[in-house]
Amino acid sequence: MKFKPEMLQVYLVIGTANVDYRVDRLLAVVAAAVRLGVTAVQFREKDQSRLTFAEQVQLGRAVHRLTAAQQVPLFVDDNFKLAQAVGAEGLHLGQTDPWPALKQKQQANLMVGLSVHDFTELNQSRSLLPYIDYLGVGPVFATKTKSDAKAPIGTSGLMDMVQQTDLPLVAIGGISERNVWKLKTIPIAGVAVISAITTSSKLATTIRTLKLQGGFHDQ
Ligand code: 3NM
Repeated sequence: MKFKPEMLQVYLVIGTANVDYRVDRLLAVVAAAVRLGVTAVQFREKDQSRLTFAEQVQLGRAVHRLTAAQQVPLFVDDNFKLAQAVGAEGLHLGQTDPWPALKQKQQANLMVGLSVHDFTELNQSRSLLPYIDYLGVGPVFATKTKSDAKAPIGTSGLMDMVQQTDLPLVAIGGISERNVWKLKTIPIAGVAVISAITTSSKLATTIRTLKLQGGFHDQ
């Protein structure tokens, strides 16, 4: 699948740790979210995962069946082998994640995103940027979801980052229906959320609100 910035409009990030380790609930949230208009999904198991690699592959494939049915791209966090085993369209990397050899990446034909939190990380990543499709930037607001999240950069910090790169940028961290309006004038491609979607009791409204206000597509 070829990357398009529109894919970043409303980007659901989710792993079992975000749904009380309930696989059935994770699949239900993903199924509803892709049906109601999220434009990308990231499967993020991370270190808190209680699943073996084989179980992650099995669950990742089930997630991929749901996303593929709605032509929504699936990114896998961190793990190149898992992304390949799942048949995902993309890989999302953090600053310390192993960078797959360029040849591997090209053979796998994966879209690639990278998290950057500040200018230092952006500058450290300069040599990788030609191989990156989008940047994830945050946390914009305070978040309880990621225990090791850095200090929030706020809307002004996000604006500064946007001005430092030509890559499409997706904002993450503490973004909700209530505060997403604050991002409306910042030229980002979209918003990435965990709890705004996993805790929503009105998912259609939540996704619509995030989509309308979360990026330059609405201006
Ligand atoms: N990455 P919520 S903040 C997964 O700053 C993640 O890179 C972040 O969860 C970063 O939408 C974050 O519930 C957590 O705040 C986002």
